[in-house]
Amino acid sequence: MQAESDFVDYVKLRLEAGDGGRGVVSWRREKYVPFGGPDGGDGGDGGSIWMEGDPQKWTLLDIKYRRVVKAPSGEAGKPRCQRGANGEDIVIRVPIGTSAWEEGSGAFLGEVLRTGERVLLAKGGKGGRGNYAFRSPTLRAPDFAEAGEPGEKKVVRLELRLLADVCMVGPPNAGKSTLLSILTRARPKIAPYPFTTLVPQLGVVEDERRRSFVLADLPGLIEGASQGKGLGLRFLRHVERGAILLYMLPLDHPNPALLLEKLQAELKTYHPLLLEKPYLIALTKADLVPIDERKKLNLPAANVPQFFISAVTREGIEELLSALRTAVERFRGKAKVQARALPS
Ligand SMILES: Nc1nc2c(ncn2[C@@H]2O[C@H](COP(=O)(O)OP(=O)(O)OP(=O)(O)O)[C@@H](O)[C@H]2O)c(=O)[nH]1
Ligand SMILES: [Mg+2]
Repeated sequence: MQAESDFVDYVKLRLEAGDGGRGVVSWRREKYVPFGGPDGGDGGDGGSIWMEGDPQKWTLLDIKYRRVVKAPSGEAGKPRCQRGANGEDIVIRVPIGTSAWEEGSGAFLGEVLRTGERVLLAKGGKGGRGNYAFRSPTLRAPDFAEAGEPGEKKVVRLELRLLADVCMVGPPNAGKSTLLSILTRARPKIAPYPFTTLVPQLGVVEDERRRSFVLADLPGLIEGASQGKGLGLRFLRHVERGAILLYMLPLDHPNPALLLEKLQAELKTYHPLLLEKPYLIALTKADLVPIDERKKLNLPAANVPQFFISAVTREGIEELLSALRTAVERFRGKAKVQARALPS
């Protein structure tokens, strides 16, 4: 899939919406009308800056290098009551799952969750009124006009939370990328050492009936991630919006139940609600443990759905897939954790 540096899920941008154009003071000049009345037109509105959900995007990379985004100002009004042209709006295309906050105040500006959905990031200033607008029976010759309002200027931070249906959470080397490559067309790097995957990878799992769901392969999580060990908790923000977690517990680990507890402890440090998400467990690399020896393993509590799977023998893959589909249908769109800013 994409190279590591292509994946950007956090950017800060300076936004300068357009100023409103000024209204003008002007007087009618007609041949046989010696004292023409006011005819100064209003200024146009300044352009606003929006973000819009684009399903073709999965990273904020191209925005990262823009740094400053400016919308044009409105034109000044003109004589003969003509309004100045509006400054055009600027639309920044972002991946679905992008949220925006204003720096400083921390105000939440909104989140795009659907294709084409727009969120206003910085509002253009309204155009000022020209002197024509101020005429009245008592004021027949107003000799003043309004300046345009300034457009909003602010720094915003955009954060992406991938909208995956299923997020794989596991230690490094658990076989997460391997499972992604079996179930989807994604071709993540797979290797027998930890931290092969450095940024989240997504794949779409499809079946003959063309029902599909999005599976996310997140970088491996180790004990102490909440203190910054390994890749830390940075990528857990993508779990926030996931409907279902799939814990990946490799059977070359001596104690899968304990491993699960450790993973859950790290998730909890990031956000306790992550533990309330529905989850399934895959006991991976099942080919390494013969069936009669599996009883000796310290497995997670029996009431949690768990599947022995193997990429080598394909054991359990179909069963896991069908359980995932059922769970996705049931829980999709019900993620409890709402968008919020990361501590900076
Ligand atoms: N025996 C066996 N090996 C497996 C299985 N699945 C994956 N592996 C191997 O385990 C190693 C790690 O696999 P990856 O899929 O890269 O693991 P990962 O969880 O993505 O690891 P990170 O990206 O480092 O977090 C690779 O050498 C795989 O070939 C399996 O079912 N059985
Ligand atoms: Mg990997």
